[in-house]
Amino acid sequence: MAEPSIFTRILEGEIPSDIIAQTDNVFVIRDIAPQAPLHLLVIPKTPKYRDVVELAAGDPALLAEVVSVAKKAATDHAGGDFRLVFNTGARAGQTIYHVHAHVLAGDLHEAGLG
Ligand code: DGP
Repeated sequence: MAEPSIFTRILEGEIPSDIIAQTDNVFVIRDIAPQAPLHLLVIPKTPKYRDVVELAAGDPALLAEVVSVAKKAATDHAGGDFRLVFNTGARAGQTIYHVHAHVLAGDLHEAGLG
């Protein structure tokens, strides 16, 4: 069997990381290497989908939930505007093959990201 992903290990409490929000199906943590004033990861609890293409094909309702939780987290922790990024494949920078959305928020123009 495949090793559990870093995100599964965080969810199970094996690797410390504050879970700042969750639903039955997804959880939210702060990225360890923030690229924006607010940089969160919204992660389905299931490790079944390696990337957003698999998630969209396999469980569109779960993808919709990821987007809705991203909006709520950006509203709760920044002004509500946000950029949603799914790195998909190694050459696009994906390093963890347990689908996750990067939520980048705060003043992205001021941070030089606009
Ligand atoms: P990606 O490159 O799209 O696969 O994004 C993986 C992200 O996960 C990357 O931005 C850094 C973050 N990350 C890796 N390990 C940990 C960890 O142990 N804790 C937290 N909070 N984030 C992590």
